Amino acid sequence: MKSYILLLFTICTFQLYSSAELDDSLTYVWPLPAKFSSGNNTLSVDPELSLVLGGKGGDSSIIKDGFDRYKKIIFKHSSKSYSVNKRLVFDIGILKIAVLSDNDELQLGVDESYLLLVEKRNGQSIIGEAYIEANTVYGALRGLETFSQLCAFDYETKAVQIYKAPWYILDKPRFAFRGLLLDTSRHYLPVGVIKQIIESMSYAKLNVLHWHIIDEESFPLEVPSYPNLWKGSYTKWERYTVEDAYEIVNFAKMRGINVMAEIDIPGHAESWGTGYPDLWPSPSCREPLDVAKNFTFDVISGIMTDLRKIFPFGLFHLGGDEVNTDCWNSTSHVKQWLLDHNMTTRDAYQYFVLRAQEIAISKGWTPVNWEETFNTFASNLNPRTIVHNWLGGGVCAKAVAKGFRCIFSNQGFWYLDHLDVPWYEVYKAEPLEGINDTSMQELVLGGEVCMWAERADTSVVQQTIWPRAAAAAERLWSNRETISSGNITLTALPRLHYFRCLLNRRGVQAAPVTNYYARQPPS
Ligand code: CP6
Repeated sequence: MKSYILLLFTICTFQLYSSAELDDSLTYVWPLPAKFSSGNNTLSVDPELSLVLGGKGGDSSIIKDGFDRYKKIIFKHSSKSYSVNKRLVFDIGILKIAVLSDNDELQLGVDESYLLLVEKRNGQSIIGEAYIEANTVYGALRGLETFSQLCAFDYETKAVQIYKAPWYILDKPRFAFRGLLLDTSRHYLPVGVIKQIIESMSYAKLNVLHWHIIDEESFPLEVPSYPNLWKGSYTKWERYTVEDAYEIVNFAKMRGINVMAEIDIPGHAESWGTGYPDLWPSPSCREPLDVAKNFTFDVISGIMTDLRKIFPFGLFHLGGDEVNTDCWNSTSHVKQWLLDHNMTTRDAYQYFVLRAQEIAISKGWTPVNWEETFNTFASNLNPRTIVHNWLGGGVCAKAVAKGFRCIFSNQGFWYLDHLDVPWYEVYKAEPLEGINDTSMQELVLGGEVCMWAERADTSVVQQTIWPRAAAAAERLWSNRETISSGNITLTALPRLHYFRCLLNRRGVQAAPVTNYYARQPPS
């Protein structure tokens, strides 16, 4: 185990730079905070760092657990013998956290802002302090993450140091929705792996896990109302119980991350019919789901009733992408139903999506749909629909012009399974491209990187997500002008290298930043 950790350190080097020193003019916090200033002092941090809580919301297990997690991260590499080195007094011995509100409901748009001060106490005081102030516990968690990134174990003094103090950081996200899609249908991901991914998301301040649970290949989730559905899993071991799902949602909440579940309908749903073959129009037409039967909508409604109890997040993803309705037309009872209802297959696709939206809305959810629904029948979509971009046609500009909200996931940049997209293409992708009106810009909720799993499973998932998901995370968190100006090879790349190494030190198997065919943006 020890040599393994040593190996991590040795392979994690700054390949592009001959010097091991950091560029002092850069700020090695990822994503870059909104406002900050630094100085030129080095402060030591006490391995016995203690937490002092204040404010109405200070007495929260979310903060206490968060502090304990970060303390382990910060002092991971300082063993007991290091902590009893010559130093008796450390510059920073206390972390004070004040949370102003005691409301810990986690929803889209929750206040994630925080203030972080790290300065050496003047005067006679023995113990110095760092201070985090936030409106919510989730802002405080973001502040803890930033604080942990300022800390570095220094091998000369064998102490955890904060360089370039004093620090004054006033930070908040640019976008409310900063997501990562996980696909657990093409390959099953064990619960522990999903948790590791959630934990790593919190390091990059991502805040929505889009759980694409089910697709045509497998149906791994337990649905108590229709207990045969998960017979569509690959094996009886590759499944998620209701308890597993609760556990994932709670684990994410403790890290300020919402879980947005997706039930992709009516396409991408073949696996539903393993347990209930009536959901297939016919044995030779297994998707889209049978639009002609009420049973189909009973099942959809039952799934949503069960999932509503598990997923408190206000957004629910209904898919609606890549629906090929050809075989509806060649299935006699569906064809008859279309005739009886005077519908084309396109009408029936719209009917299906709108009926599913009504069910979701009746459960108190805001529906999210992939962009084909907007592209095919925009004017009939429920106006509360959030349009989820993935194709290359700039649908967000069109959607917000019609008053819809939008999430950016352009497949040319933010599909992580496209291994040939280099970090800087991910980094430069701009959700507000071509949207100049401020009131329309506000309808773009943010964006999401997508980890489709046809060709990726547990063995490679973390190194496929990282470090490129971090490039998107900074795009979604940090000031647009600041991160778009200048030469990103000089301003962003060294910082992303540093963050990648930080992920490795924390046990996340992030790939080298420039392990792609193109190592540098073209000049
Ligand atoms: N699965 C589902 C997929 C994709 C989509 N939906 C997808 C399509 C094209 C590419 C990558 C992924 N695998 N359900 C599209 C939203 Cl290139």
